[in-house]
Amino acid sequence: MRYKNQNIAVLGAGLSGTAAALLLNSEGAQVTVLDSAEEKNLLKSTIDSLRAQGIRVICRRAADEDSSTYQLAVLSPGIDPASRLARNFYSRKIDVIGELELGWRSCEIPVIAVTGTNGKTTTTELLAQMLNACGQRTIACGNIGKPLSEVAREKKPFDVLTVEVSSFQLETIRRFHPSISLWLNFAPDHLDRYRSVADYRAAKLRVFENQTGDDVAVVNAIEKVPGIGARTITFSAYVDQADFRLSEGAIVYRNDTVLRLSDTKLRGLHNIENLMATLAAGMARGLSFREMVPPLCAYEPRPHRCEFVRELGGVGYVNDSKATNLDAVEKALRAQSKPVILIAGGKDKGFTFDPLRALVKEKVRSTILIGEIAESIRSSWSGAVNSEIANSLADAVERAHAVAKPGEVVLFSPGTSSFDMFKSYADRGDQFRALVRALPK
Ligand code: UMA
Repeated sequence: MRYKNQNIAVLGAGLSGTAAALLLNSEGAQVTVLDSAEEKNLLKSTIDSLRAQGIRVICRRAADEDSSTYQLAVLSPGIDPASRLARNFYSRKIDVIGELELGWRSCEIPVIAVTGTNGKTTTTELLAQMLNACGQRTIACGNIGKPLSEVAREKKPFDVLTVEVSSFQLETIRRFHPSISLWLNFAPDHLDRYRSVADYRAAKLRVFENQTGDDVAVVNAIEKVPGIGARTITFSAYVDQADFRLSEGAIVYRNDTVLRLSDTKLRGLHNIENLMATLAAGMARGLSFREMVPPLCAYEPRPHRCEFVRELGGVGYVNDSKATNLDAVEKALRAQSKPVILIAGGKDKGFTFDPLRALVKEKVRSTILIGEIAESIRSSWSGAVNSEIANSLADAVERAHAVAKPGEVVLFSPGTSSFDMFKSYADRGDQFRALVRALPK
């Protein structure tokens, strides 16, 4: 009961904040949850259940200006440390840690941390599914949707935890110490939160910060990752100077063929790297390739990641709503062998779509743009491709249906987050799928 009778503030009443509050409450702390939103905009059932357990909940301005004395504050990942709510704590020199750090401190189970700009969720799931199939009890948690604090409170008998970690979560760690960390790849993202790409990268690199020579770091060989204390295993689908590499349609470890790509249900070089990283992590957990390969081959890709929805009039419709940055759109476009009608756009995250201009010119016949960043994308790609702006996703799907010709593919790969129009990328992808399924034959 390390937090017994301590007065602790939890910032944010979303998934992370609620999990942190319940964990601290179970450890005997006096917990107050502060959230800048209006109470009516928060999930009523969550707030009612927190209050029913004796946890105070304060919203809106009163939250931003709360001047009570706290021994510790726990920050939700979506709350920028520079926000008004967080600054009120930093400026009063109250100790602030993130929810990931809190969960970690309460867990006695080794952690595998998976980070990277893209592929985190797929790799976390692949790894968790594979470990469980090989008899190592684990759960996929963290940024994937189940906060580490929730897992810590539940105290289930896992052998290892498979934790997807985001830069937002890593930004506020102190002692968080994965025994195995995976660095899948890196590309610019989240420039609405960070001042520069270097700041974003620095936040992510903290995944290695507390690792020692007893730990393992699984690192993409084309990344220059500085100062890793852990033993390193490298992988790459693009270069040969790596422990895991691609050769003649198979994943090879040093000189041994491990996995034929035609035996898996995953497609694209990015997914091959996700498989390599998973194999490397399994190896670090003492598993043999013979044990690992069958569950990896059985893995079914998740929705919203280049998910094939239907074919209509010779046109294929693909839902890639999970593409929330340019790197993901690039991967989706490179995976297409037919001319593309691209639906893109969403929230303005502080970067332009200029870097995709040449690839769009090569692969895309027409674009249909949505969301607050639509005009900016149109000007980035002006002269390279014909673009039109739709006033809703339904309008975009109708326009794509009208212009697509047999033998083409309509690819919904937004390239940015969904929050200007939808609850989440999953909500956005579900709506796209429903709209496509409703198109008349
Ligand atoms: N809030 C404030 N003040 C602010 C900003 C937000 O009070 O200045 C409040 C909001 O009103 C809201 C709460 O904070 O009530 C939301 O907190 P949050 O944004 O941290 O969201 P959670 O529900 O706790 O979800 C978080 C992750 N969200 C983000 O990092 C933005 C989820 O990742 C994660 O699944 C969950 O914790 C469990 O660990 C989502 C995500 O988009 C999927 N992650 C980003 C990504 O993958 O790119 C990093």
